[in-house]
Amino acid sequence: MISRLTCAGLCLLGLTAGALATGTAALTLSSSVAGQNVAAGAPVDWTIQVTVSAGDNFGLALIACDLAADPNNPALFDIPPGTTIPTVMNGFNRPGGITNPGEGGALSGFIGVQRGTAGQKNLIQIGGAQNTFGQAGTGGMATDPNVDSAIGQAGPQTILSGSFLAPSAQGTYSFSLQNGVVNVLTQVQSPPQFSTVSRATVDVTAASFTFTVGGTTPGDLNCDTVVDFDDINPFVLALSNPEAYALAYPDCNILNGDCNGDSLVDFDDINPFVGLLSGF
Ligand SMILES: [Ca+2]
Ligand SMILES: [Ca+2]
Ligand SMILES: [Ca+2]
Repeated sequence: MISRLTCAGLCLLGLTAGALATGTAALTLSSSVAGQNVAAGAPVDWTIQVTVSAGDNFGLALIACDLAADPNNPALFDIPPGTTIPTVMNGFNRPGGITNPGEGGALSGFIGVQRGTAGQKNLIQIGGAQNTFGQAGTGGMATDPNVDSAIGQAGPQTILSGSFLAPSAQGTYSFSLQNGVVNVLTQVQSPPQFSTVSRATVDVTAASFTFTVGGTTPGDLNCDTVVDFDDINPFVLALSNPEAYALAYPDCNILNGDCNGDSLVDFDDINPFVGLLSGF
């Protein structure tokens, strides 16, 4: 599914090379709504980070990965490209670094390019590479030949973040990083000397998150994801005046008031609600 076009920059740098690996790079994909219930249409943020091993290399030279939706998600959609790149990654992005061409008006493919079936496109080849060749490139790419060392070795380094809107179809959604490729610096030299790189072993075991649309958290009547005394007043309101509750908490599911699991919110839920509260 990777087109020849999108290989223009990254394939040059050994995306598919099979050299002996040096060091490890752990990729993570996180979201502030991971594991939570969200309303249809609510923003779902995501952040990609990398942690590079220290002692056996000199830091990140290239990173590329795909952000993919689980094909079994309740609804599929074209994942919009990322929006925020930390300035420390400038050496990996155009014009200083090397990336795929931008699409849809974007100046750089660092934010990912959409590939796949229309209406369910994933975001592929997020990221880019530093110019390690010792010479400045021209044409708006690889213009920075000065290599930055130690990137990713002081702790998780954010690569890119973005967001999309939660679909309206109910159920649990899962997103993960795939096809992670990382090169690390094995030697850092000043131009015009080139710096050497090696492919790292990539760990993607923590590179996924889920969220649920239309799910319920029994007892969480104010939808702040915890069940505590702040839920007492909205619980009483849900019980006594459902219409007023819907107005006061438009993004909440009133079925969070169903604490005995019979799909009704009524007086039978009072004792189970008190039971949930007394857990605190
Ligand atoms: Ca630089
Ligand atoms: Ca609550
Ligand atoms: Ca009930």
